[in-house]
Amino acid sequence: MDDLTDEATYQRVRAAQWHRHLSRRNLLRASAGAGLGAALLGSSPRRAAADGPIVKPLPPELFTVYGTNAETRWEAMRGQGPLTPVDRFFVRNHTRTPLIDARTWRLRVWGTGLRGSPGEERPVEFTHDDLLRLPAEELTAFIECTGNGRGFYTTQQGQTVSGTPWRLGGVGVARWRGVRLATVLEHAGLSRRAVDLLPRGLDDEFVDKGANLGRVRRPLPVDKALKDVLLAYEMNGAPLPPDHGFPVRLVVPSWVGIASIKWLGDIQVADQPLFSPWNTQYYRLFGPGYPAEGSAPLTRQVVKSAFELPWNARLAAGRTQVLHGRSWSGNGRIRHVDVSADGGATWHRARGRSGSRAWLQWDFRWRPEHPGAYELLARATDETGVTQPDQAPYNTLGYLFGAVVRHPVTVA
Ligand SMILES: Nc1nc2c(c(=O)[nH]1)N[C@H]1C(S)=C(S)[C@@H](COP(=O)(O)O)O[C@H]1N2
Ligand SMILES: [Mo]
Repeated sequence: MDDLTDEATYQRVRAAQWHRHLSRRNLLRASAGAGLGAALLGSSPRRAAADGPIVKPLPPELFTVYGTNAETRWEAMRGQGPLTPVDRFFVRNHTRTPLIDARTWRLRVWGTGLRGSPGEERPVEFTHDDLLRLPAEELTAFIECTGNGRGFYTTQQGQTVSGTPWRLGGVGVARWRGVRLATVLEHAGLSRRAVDLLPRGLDDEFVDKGANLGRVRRPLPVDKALKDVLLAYEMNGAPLPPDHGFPVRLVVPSWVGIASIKWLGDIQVADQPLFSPWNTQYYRLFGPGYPAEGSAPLTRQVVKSAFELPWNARLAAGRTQVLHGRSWSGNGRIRHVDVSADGGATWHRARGRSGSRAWLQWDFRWRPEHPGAYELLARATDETGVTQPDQAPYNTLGYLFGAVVRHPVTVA
């Protein structure tokens, strides 16, 4: 049995599975041309795992799966270093992971925000090799779904929200390597008049309640694009895996996950503001207290904390436990973390351990004397002075749940 928790092994195994999958697909495509496709498909109604919305294995001890999405189980982070290994990094797909051939792939950069005669759309193309030849940079950053923690609006605050009811596993930290978006834009001839970019994915068009919204794409202001955005082709020292955007994805540090477009196909550069469903009808705050068109498009993630424990973990009474956890914020580094084991009556400072810039790893010694049900709370404060509140401001789509989460454990 291959040890899929070892990243090198994982990559090798996946590469082999992927090639088998590709040749099977080509076979199907070729036979479809000869009118045999339906017969072949009909004779094998069972789809291989790699034909589901997510390519990588999703063992239940590492993930909770919701349709096309899978969240990391926080107990699977126990004992891990500062990075989330690919085998347990959450996946958020609007449709399904496309399998893209890097040899024929191109990135097209086009639009009125490039230099050229006024009004002329001058597409500039980059091959995968072109990008590999440009100066490379590395960056450690989290990617977090805007809806991470959404389930707690309901379970903790009694509110009705729509969307995937994630707990806290819709976040992961990776070491990304690639070329700065600024470098690519410079090569494409960025005009001083450019204001917005529209990066777009090559995955299938997204259909929501019968409406085809087209390919996943979300406007990105040019100042953020030039500041710290990466076109990543490696994740944790290996080629970007299919589920995380192969061959190239955006990594937009600190911002809502939707900004980090996977399977990048083209980037429109415009001399005027751009709109898509992903910065108008989604990824804004809606509900009481917000204008009908919603808040401004969401940018930074909020402060959050999670224990590296199973939900409803069982702990031994009369023994000192070392509880581990991580905290992170879209505003910058975490300054300190406080933990409460008595429902928030008393708080004690957790011990910060080394972490990456992207999140702080901490631990906390706790000796529960009496058997019973407890709730563990962790509350972080970031370098801008923002502390996690008791309540997250309600919004109908359940975004940005930053309140302190009450993690149930049983002491026996
Ligand atoms: N092309 C494309 N990019 C995408 C998405 C998608 O469905 N299609 N999902 C977005 C969302 S909502 C999130 S939270 C992150 C998830 O990244 P991951 O699956 O690598 O964890 O990718 C973003 N980029
Ligand atoms: Mo997301």
